[in-house]
Order: sequence, then C-alpha cells, then structure tokens
Amino acid sequence: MAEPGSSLLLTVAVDNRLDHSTLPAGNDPTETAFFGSDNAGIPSVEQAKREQKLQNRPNFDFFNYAGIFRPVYLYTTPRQFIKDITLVPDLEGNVEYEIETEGQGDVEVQVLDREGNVAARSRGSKGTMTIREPRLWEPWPGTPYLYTARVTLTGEDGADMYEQPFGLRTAEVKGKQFLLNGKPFYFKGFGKHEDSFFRGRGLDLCLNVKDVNLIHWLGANSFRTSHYPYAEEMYDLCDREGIVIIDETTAVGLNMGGNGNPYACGTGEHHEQVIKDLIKRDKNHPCVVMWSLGNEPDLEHYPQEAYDYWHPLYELAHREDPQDRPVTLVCCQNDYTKDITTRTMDVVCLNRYYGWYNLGGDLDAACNGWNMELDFWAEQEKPVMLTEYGADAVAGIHQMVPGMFSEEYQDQYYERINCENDKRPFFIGEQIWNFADFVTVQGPMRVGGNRKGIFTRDRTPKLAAHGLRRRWNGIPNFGYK
Ligand code: GCB
Repeated sequence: MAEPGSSLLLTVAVDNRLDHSTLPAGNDPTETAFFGSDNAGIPSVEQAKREQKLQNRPNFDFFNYAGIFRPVYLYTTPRQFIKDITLVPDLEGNVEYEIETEGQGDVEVQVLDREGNVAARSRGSKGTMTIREPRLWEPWPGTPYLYTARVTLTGEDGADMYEQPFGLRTAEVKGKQFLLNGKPFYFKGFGKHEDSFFRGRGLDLCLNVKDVNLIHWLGANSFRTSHYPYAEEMYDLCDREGIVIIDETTAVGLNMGGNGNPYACGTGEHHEQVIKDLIKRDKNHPCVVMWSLGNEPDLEHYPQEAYDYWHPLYELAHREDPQDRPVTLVCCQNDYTKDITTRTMDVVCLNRYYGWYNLGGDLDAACNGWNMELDFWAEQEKPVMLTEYGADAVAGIHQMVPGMFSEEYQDQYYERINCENDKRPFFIGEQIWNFADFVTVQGPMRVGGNRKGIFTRDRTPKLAAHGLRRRWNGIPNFGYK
C-alpha cells in the first residue's frame, strides 16, 4: 500500500482482440468478416483472403471501438470501509438490507425520502427497515420515486459513508404477464447502442439526456442495453427518469451459423463472471427489471448443447440476484421448433426480421410468416415480446410505393407488424431495432452503418418515429395486455 503523499504509477493495458473464446465473440482472423460476401472457391478471391492483413473479425453487428471509453476513478477509503450494499424493497415499504464491510465497526442505515427527511433507520449490517406511507417507483409518465439509503460505518479509524439511491418496485413474471409493481406491464421501446458522432462509444452525458428526452417524446418506456452493459451513469439517469431497462451481458456472437459448436470454445467461465459482475453492479437499480444473458446465440444447430450451456447460466442469474428479477436470453430468427432453450426463459424474447432479411419488400408475406410463428408461441405458457424487429431506412429516401431502404417502408413495416402483435394477448412488448443509426462492420448490407434507427445517428427523426410516437402515446404502461 502506498504511503500518503507518495506517487503511484498505474499502468493499464487494454486488449481488444476477439476470437471464438471472447465475449463478445469474434471469428478467427482468417475467417470471413460478419457481413463479408464470400464468393468462396474463386481462386483469386481465396488467395487474396489468405494474403489479407490480419484484423479483428467481430461476429456481431456494431463497431467495438477500443481502449477505455468510460471514466475510471481512483479513490481512497479508511481502513474500515463499506464494500457493498444490497437492498431488496417490497411494495409495502419494507426494505431488506445487507451491508458488506471491510473491517469491523458500527453500521447505521438511514432511508431518506426525496426531501431528505429520514423515512426509516436501522442499526447493524443486516436487517429490515420499514418506510411508512411508502411511495413506489413507477415508469414514466408515472412518478419514479427514489429514496436514498445513507449507510455509515464507524470504525476505529473514523467513519465511512455511502449513499445508495433505490426505489420501491417489484418485477416478476406470472403466467403470460410481466408484472411491474404487481400490474401487467407492456414494453414499448428499443434496442440501443452506445454510439454517436464524435464520441463513438465514449460516455457522453449530454447525449444520454438527449436520448432519454427522445424516449419520453416518443411515449416509449424501455430499452435493452444491446449488446453489453452500458455506462453506470445511464442507469442512474433511467432511475431518475423512469425508463425501464433490460440489462444485457457482453455475450453476443456465440453463433457460427451451424459451422461449429460455439459452446465448445471456452467462453463458459468468463460468461459466468460477466453475469456475476453485471448483477453485482446493477442489482440496486429500480430501472433494471430483467437480465438478458446474451444475444442471438446458436440455439438451433446444437440444441442440446445450447440448453446445457444456457440453463445453468439462467439458474446462476436467479441465484445471484437478491431481487430475483426475471431472466431471459434473446433469440435470433431461427427454426424455433428445434430451439429448446428460448421457451425455458422467463420471458420469450424474439429478434425477428420478417419483411427485411426474409420476405423483404413484401409486407403481406411478412405478416403471414410472423403470424404462423406467433401461432407456435401461442401454445407456450409464456409471455412473448419482440426485442428486435426493424427495417433499414436511409434518411431522405422517399418512395410513393414504399420499397426497402425508404423511410416509408420502415414506417409501414412497423405499422403492419404491430397490427399483428396487437391481436395476441400473450404478446407483452415491442422493442424495435434500433433507436438510432449506428456504425458497424463494413459490408454489402450496410450503407455507411446500420440504418435501422428511427433516428439518424445525430438523432433526427425519420418518418417512422412520428408513427411510433402516435402509437406509443396511445398505449398505457399498464393493462394494455
Ligand atoms: C440482429 C442483431 C443486431 C443487428 C441486427 C441487424 O439480429 O441482434 O445486433 O444489428 O440484427 O440489423 O441486422
């Protein structure tokens, strides 16, 4: 340990290399890029590939950036200090708490209301406090009421103090419903990315405020942190602004399209650690209502191996979370009859591109196909939601007869698919892909990035944003299904 006043040199190395054993997963350097056009077998192409300079080959659709893109803080503590705080509130105002400390001392916990008045207090490192006349945390436009737990540890060396905001809310699945505070909740929102001009993925507090304002403007209530945990500052903001989050790990790209078993590549232990870290970091946030173990793994070609890999992770997440939130895994468009894993999650979360990657340009056929699949899910005793569906629209392309890549096609796509979803009582949410255009791997399917945003990369609305705004402002958070 360094003496006070002495200098300390801290060297941090960051490694952004990807392969099949990393999370997120990459392809081997010699394999084709995610959106590479193959033209396999043509001798000149094959040879040029072999002679190509080695580079990262992400097996996912976003630019991974590199280096440290979030703040890093160094701080000092007394010798006896508060290591962790766990809060499990209920709707009656009871708050179970547990304080982990380094070293011994007296622990005091005070719950402060929004005005700073003491609403409950307790002594000792573990116990239950009761808030009288409790106010619940409700998603916007309800009131996302926040309390603060002020924890003090007084040891031989003095006192350590930490303030942890929290909210009274519950999240659970019952039958085919997702209950927030005991009421059936309907998800309206997005898959997002941490991505913008100038900052790339770097934390940008102004951008976060802008995005949350746009979410309010649209009448949306939620997003998924596709495809990695976001900066903590975003969760703090969503706690305050009443935006609901599905919190996702870094496990994207565990899919070789049937050309190999992704579960034999050694990601298992790291994946467990990633889940533990995520839950430890985000467990007290009222905005987080569900954990996503990962995005679009192969669940079709190795169905049993997939189940054997994902099911223990599902159980781990339930064990790790003191609030025992619902757990899901986001499923790629596949032969859902072969996939035996998705149906065992608490919520069936589907990414579907009827009308884009398949049946593109024909929304009648797309709705027909989607309906056939919905008939299948109607048989399962689970709540079902879309965590991705969408169409690229290059801002400024307009067509009288809407064709792919036009703003009109994207607008009509949502109108048509949503109309089908509305007919299904077990369908509990629509998270579109994507909030805003974002950069990704180059390839023949990408026009200067992925254009499925309903906002451009600089947050200008496309036509579909206005249609969704009209729709979402008419759908209440509770009791729609
Ligand atoms: C997906 C992925 C997402 C992509 C999206 C697309 O299924 O989960 O990361 O960006 O499709 O636009 O292709």
